[in-house]
Amino acid sequence: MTEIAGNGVAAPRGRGEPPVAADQLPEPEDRRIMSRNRVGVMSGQDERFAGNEQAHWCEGGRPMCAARRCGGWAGVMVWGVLPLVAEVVPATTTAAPPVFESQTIDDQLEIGYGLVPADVDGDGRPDIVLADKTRFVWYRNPDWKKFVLAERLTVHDNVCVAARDIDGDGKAELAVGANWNPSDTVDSGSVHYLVAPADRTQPWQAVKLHHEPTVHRMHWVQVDRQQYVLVVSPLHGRGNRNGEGAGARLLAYSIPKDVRQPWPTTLLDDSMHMTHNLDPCQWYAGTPAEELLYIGREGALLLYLDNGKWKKMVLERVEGGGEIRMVVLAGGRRAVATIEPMHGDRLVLYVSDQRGDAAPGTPVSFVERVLLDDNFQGGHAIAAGDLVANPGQEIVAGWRLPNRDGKVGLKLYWAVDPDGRQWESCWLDENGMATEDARLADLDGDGRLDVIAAGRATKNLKIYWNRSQP
Ligand SMILES: [Ca+2]
Ligand SMILES: [Ca+2]
Ligand SMILES: [Ca+2]
Ligand SMILES: [Ca+2]
Repeated sequence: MTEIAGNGVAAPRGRGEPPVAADQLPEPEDRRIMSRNRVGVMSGQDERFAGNEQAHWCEGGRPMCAARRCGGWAGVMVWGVLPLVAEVVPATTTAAPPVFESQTIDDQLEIGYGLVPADVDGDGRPDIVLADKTRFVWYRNPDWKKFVLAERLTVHDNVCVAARDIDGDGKAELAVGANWNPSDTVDSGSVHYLVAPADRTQPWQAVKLHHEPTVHRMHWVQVDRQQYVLVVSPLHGRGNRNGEGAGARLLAYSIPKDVRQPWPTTLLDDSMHMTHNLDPCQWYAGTPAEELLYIGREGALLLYLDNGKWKKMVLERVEGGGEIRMVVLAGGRRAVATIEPMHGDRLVLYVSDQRGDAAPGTPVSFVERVLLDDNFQGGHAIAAGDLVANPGQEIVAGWRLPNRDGKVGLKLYWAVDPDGRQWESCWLDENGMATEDARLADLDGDGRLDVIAAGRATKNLKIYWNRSQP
């Protein structure tokens, strides 16, 4: 772990160094792979993560989740020692299969870059805020009528939105990122705070803030009981070409009393390149501040506050990727779900040795790497939450380009053992959602988290109502 001090920050595996190739990692003692009810020892070259590895995983080279409704498969890469005796893993599953019912909210999106569930009008029901190509809009729960927040703020596309009640009045505050042109690493990007009108269905007033080039993701992040910052990550460092050059500057914006005055910024990290996403989470549940999981080409970091100062820890073993989310397993054990590489084909879970009661800064080790799926193409979204009635959280993940079977989609993964080693999956949307973003919220207040996703090529915004047995 490294204390952040100016530019002198440590990069995962060394700043500017290429990511460590799979075959350079320490050899696991046992390269055994389990599928849902089969066990096989991986063999052949590049056992870990070659594009054709699936043939090793399931007989006939087909995933076992090919069945339409449910089914699933799961594989485990175990770094620890396990007996080499082949055995049949029982095909356990949840008592009742997950059931979701989809509803299309909008079928005329331009791109649907990012969405956030948040209560915009303060009626107690989460609404849906969306960054589309030229407009930021919100859809009112429960009639899902669409209202425009801001339109054509910049020359180029919108790209991200942050929405959360940060002043405690029950209504969301909004910030947005736009001027998206990742090939321009000098002049692109924008960050605006949106001032709410008295009638929140009317257009909001945009206040321009400082920005780095290629602004790409933003979140309101809790730093104390009643205190938030806006954390903004660019995809590239200033002036980068082909992902080379200065590191991407991850900034925290403090909120001034008068939001029209300059917002002071703090540099949280500039050690990585092609930093595609971050996840505010409660890795350390004992502190009110949220921690940040942050991923880029070189690997992943955990950023956390320690006595008011941001510090960071390199998450060893977590490979470079594009998406990252914390997943809480049964018993509170922390895990990290990623999509590898950026816009990649693999959904991966790293299981840690740590629970939420760990003191901030306690070194974390990842004891297992579970390959949940390798049939994505353009993997672009992960969400984690307690969606079905079993211990621990489930994972929702989606991709936006046709996979090996020619399908885009969104899937649900759930653990069938308490250690998070074995997982099953089912479709939430088979070929009807070219997933650009996906989030969870209990939209109808029935105590079950629902799934929301926005699709790029499919141009749609959909809710997947959770009808699973509680
Ligand atoms: Ca509402
Ligand atoms: Ca508010
Ligand atoms: Ca915390
Ligand atoms: Ca619900």
